[in-house]
Amino acid sequence: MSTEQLKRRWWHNAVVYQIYPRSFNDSNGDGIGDIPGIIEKLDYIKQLGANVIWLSPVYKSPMDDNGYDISDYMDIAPEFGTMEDMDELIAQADERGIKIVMDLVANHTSDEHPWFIESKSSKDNPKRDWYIWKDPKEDGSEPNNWESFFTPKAWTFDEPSGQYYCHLFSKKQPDLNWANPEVRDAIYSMMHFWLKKGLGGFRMDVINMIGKPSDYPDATIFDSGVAGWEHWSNNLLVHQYLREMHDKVLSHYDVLTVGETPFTTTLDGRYYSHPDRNEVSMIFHFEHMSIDREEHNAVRKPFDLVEFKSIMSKWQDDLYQKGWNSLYWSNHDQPRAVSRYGCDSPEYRVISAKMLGTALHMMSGTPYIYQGEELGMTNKFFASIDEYNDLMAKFHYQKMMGKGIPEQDALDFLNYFSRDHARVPLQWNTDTNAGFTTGTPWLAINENYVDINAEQAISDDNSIYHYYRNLISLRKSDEYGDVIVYGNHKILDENDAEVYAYLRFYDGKTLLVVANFTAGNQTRSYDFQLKKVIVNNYEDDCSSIQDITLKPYQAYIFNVE
Ligand code: TEU
Ligand code: CA
Repeated sequence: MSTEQLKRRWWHNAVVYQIYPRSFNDSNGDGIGDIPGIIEKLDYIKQLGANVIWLSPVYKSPMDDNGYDISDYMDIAPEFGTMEDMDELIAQADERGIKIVMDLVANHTSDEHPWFIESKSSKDNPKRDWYIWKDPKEDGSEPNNWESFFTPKAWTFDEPSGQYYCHLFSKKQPDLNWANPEVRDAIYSMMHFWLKKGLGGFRMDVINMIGKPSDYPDATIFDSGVAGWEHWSNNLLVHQYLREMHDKVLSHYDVLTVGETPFTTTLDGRYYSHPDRNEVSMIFHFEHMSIDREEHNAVRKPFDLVEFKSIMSKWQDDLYQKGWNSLYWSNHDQPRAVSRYGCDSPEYRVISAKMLGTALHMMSGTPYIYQGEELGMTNKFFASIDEYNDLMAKFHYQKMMGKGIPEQDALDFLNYFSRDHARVPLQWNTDTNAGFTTGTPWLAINENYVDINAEQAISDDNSIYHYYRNLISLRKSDEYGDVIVYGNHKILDENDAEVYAYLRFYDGKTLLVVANFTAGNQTRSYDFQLKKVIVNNYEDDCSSIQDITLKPYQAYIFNVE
């Protein structure tokens, strides 16, 4: 085994911290986080050890989907700041050795983008073909039966022109027509505009959905996912567009690109991220995100560790030397990791959050930390549908009501899975509003900020924050960096439903990672010689890995031979 086949890239040992600007830090008391607020906290991120920030969208937007509906790609939303603020953020981050990765939302724009306003204005407008317009079927119904993530159908009728436009998300997020070379060129020049400012790269929103088959066929799969996905996700056209994008844009810069790609297998993952295909650096797959729910049907499923391990090791093994993994527990679309995969009771919150960090950060790939994950922030309880902000929560609620699901069950589902859990403002200290704002926060603060906040975490050597710092520094260390970043991977005891154990090995060095996913004691034996305990999320001692009893949510990293 060697890394000879894999050329080393700077983003291989990067650690990315994701910021959702609206919820990070408000500098001017209007209740909305902003770019100057991020600049104030750059040292916090630097001290954590992350060297890349992925910034969710800050572009001009009517905020139907909190910025994932862009009305001007080359301007900043006034609530977030100005272009000068953005330039300042890039410069200040750079001074601290941190690169900024922006969100490229190019599957769709806002319906208030001038391109769409023109496109909609008449059937013979030169921009008509920049979006996807189709005639109704003979009976006047939608051009096909595709569904949308945020509305029942993927099509909205435009009375004046008598045609429908396609939107895989809200009706205020019309899909761009990537088959039109003018569209692609407009996106590419916008990318150059940003990359020339010294960006570290792009996170590409639902990039695997940009290639739509030219005949727009009906969906045939209705039992999983948003109907139509077999046509618009991972269509071969997306690979062609990405290679063109690489050729015309990305090849001119040394950047990190990560494609967000729901409905994606490891084979797709290799197509996207194999270095010789020149598409993207890595992708976010969703397989472990659907392990405990059928999102589309709003049904919760029990978390199964055996299944989880098989998903994660499949990605580790299948992409080894043939692509690159991104590693994540959470993001702005997902519930809080500790509430979902760990245990957020006062007794186990800290220990289980550390266990989750250990299990993920010792894998091969580039780890992503979602703001507040390093503090073990938890889901917030929402008592009624009116307390939610997210359009997806409202859509799912309507859908569940339509199916006759009892209201309490619908609210329970959202209390597990709503995207708003991640969007609750960051908890900085014990001041009013957790130090996030001096005004009224746009989304209510979680009352547990009095115990869970950054100030507390920084002052407590035993905090999750310092534990994450240590995990990050191991990945960057001379001693263990290579084995963590480039080492081979092997799952142990794949049918063990309580403990997750795997090996990483490289150049004669072997790490054994052991994580107890339960609140009970677990005794296991590992057939290796213990050389050193590198990390233990408890303070006890461990002298042998034969008949070792793991305490609730205990996690170890061992150096073994
Ligand atoms: O998310 C795409 C996506 O697939 C989500 O709708 C996902 O299914 C859900 O959020 C939770 O699993 C991206 C962005 O990350 C999201 O914030 C946007 O709303 C969406 O695209 C549209 O741009
Ligand atoms: Ca503000």
